[in-house]
Amino acid sequence: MKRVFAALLLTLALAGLLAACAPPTPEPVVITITANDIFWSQNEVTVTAGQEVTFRIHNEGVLDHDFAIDELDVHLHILPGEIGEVTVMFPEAGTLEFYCSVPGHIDAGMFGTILVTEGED
Ligand SMILES: [Cu+2]
Repeated sequence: MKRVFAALLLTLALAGLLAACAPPTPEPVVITITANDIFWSQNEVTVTAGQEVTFRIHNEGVLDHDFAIDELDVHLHILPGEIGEVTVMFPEAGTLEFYCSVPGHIDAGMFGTILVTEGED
């Protein structure tokens, strides 16, 4: 019985140690961006590496729009009046670009920057 108790204590201690060593997981976040004719409501977003990020894209224009992030193979087509949603995770810190891939829209300014910051450790 004593041995079982000791083993249980050891297991708990190890679990505590592992939890203390693992980097904290950043809270999931929802980023809402509006697509309009022909611009994004914002051209810069900041997220954390390892964070679950949901992009919720409202198309409030009368034209079709896309939300694309090449590095993550994200290509979301959103019809006028619709809301598109995609959840991704950025594995590492860095700067990426998002844009609308409908011909002519990137030239009109439908691109932006995603700044991925380091998670805290
Ligand atoms: Cu567009």
